Amino acid sequence: MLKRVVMLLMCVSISTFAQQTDAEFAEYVSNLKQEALQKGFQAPLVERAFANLTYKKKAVTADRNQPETKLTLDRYLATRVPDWKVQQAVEKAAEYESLLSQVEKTYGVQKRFIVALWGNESNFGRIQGSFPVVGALVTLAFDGRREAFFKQQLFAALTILEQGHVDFEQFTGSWAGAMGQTQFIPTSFLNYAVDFDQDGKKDIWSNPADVFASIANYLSSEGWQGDFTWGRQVSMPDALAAQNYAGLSKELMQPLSRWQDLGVRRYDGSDLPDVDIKASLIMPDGEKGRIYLVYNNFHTLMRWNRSSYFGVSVGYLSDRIKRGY
Ligand SMILES: [Ca+2]
Repeated sequence: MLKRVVMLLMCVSISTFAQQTDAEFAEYVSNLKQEALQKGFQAPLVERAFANLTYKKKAVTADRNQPETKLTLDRYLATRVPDWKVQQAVEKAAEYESLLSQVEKTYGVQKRFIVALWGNESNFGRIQGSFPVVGALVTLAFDGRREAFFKQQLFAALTILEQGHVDFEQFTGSWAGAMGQTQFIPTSFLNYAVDFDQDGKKDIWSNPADVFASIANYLSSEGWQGDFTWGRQVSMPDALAAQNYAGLSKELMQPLSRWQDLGVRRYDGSDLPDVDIKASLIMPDGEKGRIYLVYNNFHTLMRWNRSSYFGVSVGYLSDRIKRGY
């Protein structure tokens, strides 16, 4: 009996909570609409963008349950860059060779890095996410943990709709509002997306020319150096001591000759390249894990995504594209 009463009370409180959330969400949406109008968005656009908006519980669940990075880098690379992905990357690079060359020439970003980012972000366009962008962003703003950030993304999303780059129905992305084949969040779209085929739309959802150019434009705007690579795996005799030199801060960057003096070698044991360039030593898993020397371009990859695992995985895939397997 007691059990039944408790169950009943729980049901009542859950449904009351749901109703409360619905009411609060509706009020929140209505306030956001007002704010959008005050910002100068036209009423028909605001009505359409916010039409049939529902609380996307899944987006909140996903936001709260982001896996902590307890994977090792070895495991991460194996998961993120499996052999089938390498093979596809090589095939895609060949398929789009002429377009990629054009983009490379325009932005000074090597093709293999464009293809590697494309593969890493969306499996070459196949996995783009199916959350309605506006619905996901409004939900996450309402959820409140990063309200200012998601509101900023929401208004950027409205600007994208206003500029007519994408149909309302096609305006989808990840639970966090990362959109299209490049997985740009709306502010990145406004800063870096490109209409490379000049049809009037920056279409990162379905147009390869716009997708490749947008990736390249992002990297180039963030300081990419097309004459250099990203870095390489190295060895160092005293890995424990190496930790004193490891890190991405500017002060820890050293010329390759200095790293050579410190005993750093290519992973196969041979000397470092005799090039006048500064590099950072990174040890994403500490002294027992892989060690890399990385150049400025790696810092650019870290602007795309702040995870060093991510940066290494893009570099690793790009190397395998270059190698052809
Ligand atoms: Ca276009």
